[in-house]
Amino acid sequence: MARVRNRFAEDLGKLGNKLLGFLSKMENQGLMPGVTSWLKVTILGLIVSSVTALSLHAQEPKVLCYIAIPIPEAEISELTASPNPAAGADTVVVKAKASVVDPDLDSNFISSAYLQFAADTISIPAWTSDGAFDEAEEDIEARVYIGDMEACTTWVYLYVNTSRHGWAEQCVQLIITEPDSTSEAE
Ligand SMILES: [Ca+2]
Repeated sequence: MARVRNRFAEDLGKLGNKLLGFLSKMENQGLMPGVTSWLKVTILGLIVSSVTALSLHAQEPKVLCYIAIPIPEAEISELTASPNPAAGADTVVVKAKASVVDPDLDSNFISSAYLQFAADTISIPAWTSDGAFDEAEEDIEARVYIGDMEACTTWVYLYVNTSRHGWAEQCVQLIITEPDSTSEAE
């Protein structure tokens, strides 16, 4: 029974981490700043106390690191989206450089990359310009279809993973505009 409780406490802790990530993402985008802060404090507080209560109940000496902030073992730089503003384009090309923090570490390389729009869970695949995720530094490229999106300002998140389970994320603001704003800009 103690094991089940511990397991549940662990899952709850993980949920708390995910929730924190999601709320922080919303907060970064300035979406409902007051509400997200309140939610963070309230819900996460509840989870912390539940995890603590469950762990105490389990009567097993166990330290739960509830907000484990992982050290990203990769870095993203030069993240761009083009054209931006989109000015009626139906596809935007996202580019970036991704590198592992410790290239001297054995078999440590950028192993995959994908994109997500803010508040969306659909993953858009990204590739390397040389066609293979196999080096400590990779030029990342992705084509994002936006032809079905309304004019708006949104954020595109790039996530990269390393062969040693490290990761990094970074976002770029994308302004989706109607075609006629091109002629104004030119
Ligand atoms: Ca490569």
